[in-house]
Amino acid sequence: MTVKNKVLHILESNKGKYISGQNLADLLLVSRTAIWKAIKSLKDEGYPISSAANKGYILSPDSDLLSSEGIRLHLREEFKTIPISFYKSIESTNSEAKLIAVQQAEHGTVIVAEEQTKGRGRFGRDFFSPADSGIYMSIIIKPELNIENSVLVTTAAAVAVCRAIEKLTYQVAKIKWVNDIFVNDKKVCGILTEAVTNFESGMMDSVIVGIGINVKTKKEVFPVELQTTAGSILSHKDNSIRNQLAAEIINNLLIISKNLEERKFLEEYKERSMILNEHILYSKDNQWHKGYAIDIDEYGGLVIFTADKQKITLNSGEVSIRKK
Ligand code: BT5
Repeated sequence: MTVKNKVLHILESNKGKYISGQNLADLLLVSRTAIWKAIKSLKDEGYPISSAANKGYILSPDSDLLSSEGIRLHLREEFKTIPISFYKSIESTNSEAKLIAVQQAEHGTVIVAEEQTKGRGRFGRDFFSPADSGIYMSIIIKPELNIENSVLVTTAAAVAVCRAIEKLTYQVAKIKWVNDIFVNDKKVCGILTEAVTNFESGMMDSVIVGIGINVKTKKEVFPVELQTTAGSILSHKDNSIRNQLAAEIINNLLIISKNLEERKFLEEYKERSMILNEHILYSKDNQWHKGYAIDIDEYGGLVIFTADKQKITLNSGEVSIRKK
């Protein structure tokens, strides 16, 4: 860890409290000048750090910049050492994660960004990822599962995100099959899971779980076409939870991933489902059809009664609730 990251770690751990330069220098076994340089560089990056004579440095309690150190602070002890790479701006954290996954990145590696310039959704769609208001991150999971069971990672991730949102904001989070999270009837999060296969063995090597959350994106910031469907989990006045929220999602996902094949989280996934026992429209073979959603199967597939009374299972695709 660089001196800058170590200083940030200490300031994040003591948000809203003064720490003297001497104290920091003693803790990190470096000179006061090294501390001063680290503080200057953090300020240049936008961290709201102020200083006062005889008191030292203070990170504003309102500071909400995402950082590896800020996230790490809130990780469970057993996950404290996972590799986290932070980017101010990146094309897509999933694309980056895929690149490092093939270079043997370890289980639990996280790529996180303040902004994505080419955020991706499913089927080549875009995911709007503006700066300073969301969390865009990809977690590399090495599930040690066969391909059939590995699809469970997507459902597990949806449950992990819901638990984290509820823990930190006390709002009810619902899942729209297969991977959208809704709060107050608006989409606040999308999840894109992508498998990386090992060319030599032909086996699945890792699953990249890409999670994009609108934490405090203002309505008017969304492109017009998203303004009625997309929402944020917080009003922009509330702040300072992004690092904690990211950490809570990672904690939950890494815990659930330990026992994916036990499928314990599937019951919770069903309870949180917005579409079970609802009349829906589903897309199949590039056409929309009417149906009734009856269950989620043990692989996360959606079981539907079709209009002509057939029972079918969708493994991926698109659904919407049919208003009666
Ligand atoms: C998703 O796809 O919702 C998956 C999004 C995954 C994004 C994460 S961010 C980190 C990682 N890196 C990436 O490049 N991607 C992942 P899908 O179900 O296909 O939904 C995409 C659709 O959601 C778009 O066509 C829009 O209609 C809508 N949408 C786009 N941006 C949105 C946003 N910020 N909030 C809500 N809805 C959005």
